[in-house]
Amino acid sequence: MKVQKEQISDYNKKDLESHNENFDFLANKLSKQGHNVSDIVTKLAKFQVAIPSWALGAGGTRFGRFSFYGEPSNLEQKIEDVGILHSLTQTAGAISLHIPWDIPSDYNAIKEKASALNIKFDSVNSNTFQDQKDALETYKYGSLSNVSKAVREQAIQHNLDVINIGDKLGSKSLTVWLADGSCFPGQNNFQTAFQNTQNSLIDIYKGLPSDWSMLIEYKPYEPNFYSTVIQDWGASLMLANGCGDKAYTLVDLGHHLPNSNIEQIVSILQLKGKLGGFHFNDSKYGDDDLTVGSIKPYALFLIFNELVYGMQNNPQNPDLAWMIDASHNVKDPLEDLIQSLEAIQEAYAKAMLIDQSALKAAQLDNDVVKCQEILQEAYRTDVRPLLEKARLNGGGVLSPIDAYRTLNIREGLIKERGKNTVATGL
Ligand SMILES: [Mn+2]
Repeated sequence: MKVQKEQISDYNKKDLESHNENFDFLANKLSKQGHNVSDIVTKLAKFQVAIPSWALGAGGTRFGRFSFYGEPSNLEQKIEDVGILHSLTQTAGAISLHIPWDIPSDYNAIKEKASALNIKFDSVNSNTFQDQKDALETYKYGSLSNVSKAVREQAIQHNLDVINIGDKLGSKSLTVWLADGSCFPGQNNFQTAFQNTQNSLIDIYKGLPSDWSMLIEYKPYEPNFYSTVIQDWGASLMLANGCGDKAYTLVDLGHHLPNSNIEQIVSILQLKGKLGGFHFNDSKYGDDDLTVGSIKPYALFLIFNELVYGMQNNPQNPDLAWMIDASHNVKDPLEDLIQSLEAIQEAYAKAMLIDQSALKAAQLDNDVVKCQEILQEAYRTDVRPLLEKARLNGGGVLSPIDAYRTLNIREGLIKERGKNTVATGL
């Protein structure tokens, strides 16, 4: 299924006039404050977020899973779904694959399909948190950190295979997230587990093509509940430094203990040139995988403040790999992703409105009240007309959720694929 250009331009007609009024009003106001509005709109249009292949079907919990019907059942259909998101929002121009769930059977056909929909292949993800059919060794007690050399070698080889698959598609980075850890005190020797992981990562790092990077993700708990080998940004940074210049830390918003100051982590990693990627989601309690911006939109804005600052002041970092990493239990996955994409763009736009020179001056004066006022002035601005303009310029729709429903996209997918399809990998 593909959204046609005529469908989009027909849909936009009804709201075009009010969009123009709202945009002109806001652009006028922002210009008077000294902002370069067209530059902001251009930056919004350029900001592309990868959709992970596993977020396109209904997720689930250990208690159950409820389908939304018409889910993509193979890689071609997953790319089609991202194509739908991208044609509406103009923000989802990349897909992040998970191996072995998404191994292409015909590389050229997959590349052609993605390129026709303007979709790039972002970072590839390896999977050593579950055993594959016919695997010789088990990851039950860890993968890259395992006490068994044979298990570690199997996990290293899998990561090298993933690099090879990603390379054929045009990906430029490998994301490693480990479930390794322990459930009970005494189960693991922390130092041995860490050292094994470092050595395994170095072996994988040696297999990176010269223009690739390796992104090391961290997580404090789950599925192991006493210790995780790469539990925080410090552990990730040590491992990245132990590998070399092409290894970076990846920050996933959901992978922190409650009330962690994520914006500060982001800031310092950028200062050190070691922030390589970012996974968006939101949470109330832990790794909840909720829609971006649905619980703590101000925290997201503060994170974007640091990201914008870093993008301007820390050229030592690579172009970041942006990805949504969420799971959908009660919402249509595509609607949820649209909401996430909008929340990301909104936070980014607001962060670009922060008057950085006034903020610096207020900081030098130790004017705490003024500092807060400057941040909140930007945060309180309704930037949605800027997002609309960026989408419109790229050929997208003014109101993505409304368009998705008006164009009966889920109904179309169910008609095309049937009710009982299940997205692979979940
Ligand atoms: Mn993640």
